[in-house]
Amino acid sequence: EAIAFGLDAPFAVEYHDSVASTNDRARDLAAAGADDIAVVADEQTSGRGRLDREWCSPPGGIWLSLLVRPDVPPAHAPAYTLAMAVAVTQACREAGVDARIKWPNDVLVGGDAPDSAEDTERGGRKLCGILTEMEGEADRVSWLAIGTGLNANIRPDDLPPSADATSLLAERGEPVDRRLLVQRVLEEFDDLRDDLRGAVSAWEEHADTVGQRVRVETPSGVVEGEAIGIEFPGALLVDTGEETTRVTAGDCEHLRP
Ligand code: BT5
Repeated sequence: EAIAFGLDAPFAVEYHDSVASTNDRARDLAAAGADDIAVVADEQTSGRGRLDREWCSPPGGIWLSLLVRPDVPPAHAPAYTLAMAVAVTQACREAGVDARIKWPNDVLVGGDAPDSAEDTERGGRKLCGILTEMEGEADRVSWLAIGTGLNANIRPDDLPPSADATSLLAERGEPVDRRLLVQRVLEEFDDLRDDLRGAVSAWEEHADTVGQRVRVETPSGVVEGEAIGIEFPGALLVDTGEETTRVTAGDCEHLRP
């Protein structure tokens, strides 16, 4: 059952000990007409990633879906995902963890030391992933649910073993105050959402991807080259050597020289 989270945050917060998926709960709240509400759970029993992948959501995480109804066209939705990535990254840095963003939706730690045994193919250890879902007409979003999975107080043994994952607990060696973290994420997001172009610029400052050689698996094939920038509302510009390709969706890997 949902209880109030008792936060002084810019959004109402509905807290659950356990829920199937906070994104599903946000969808139900949207159908009931709600707006500007965050659903937070300690545990999810069927957390989802993109493309119906499983999202491992044991107790101790911050599994959060933020329901908003911005007056924007659906094409602008990616900017909200980027804004959330910036908000999470800033809150994690305040908690003492050097988090950076990988296009489009991953918040990672590490990846800058090519010889480190801890390092991974992906270019870092994944701390957070974001899945934004929405409903709307051609010209206007009806609602957006920005689903954010942040491995907060998850013990290393409880992280998905094959997924190059990490948690704030693993990185800091001590737990974080999850209430404070949720509050800071919501405050940062609230600041960013009114200036989406500014949010996309802030994304570029916090991102690792721009300037790297990347390999992106897109729905229409693989794009490889140098990531040279981000374009509102969220396309990655990749210089393939022959042309500049705008990539709007896909899985990105940072390539080492
Ligand atoms: C994502 O998908 O990164 C989006 C994850 C969104 C989760 C949130 S939690 C709140 C809300 N409610 C939901 O049901 N979902 C959202 P993607 O880029 O497709 O990455 C998924 C992949 O990450 C999986 O295939 C695993 O390899 C890996 N993975 C799964 N669980 C993980 C975890 N807890 N930490 C790090 N990596 C994980």
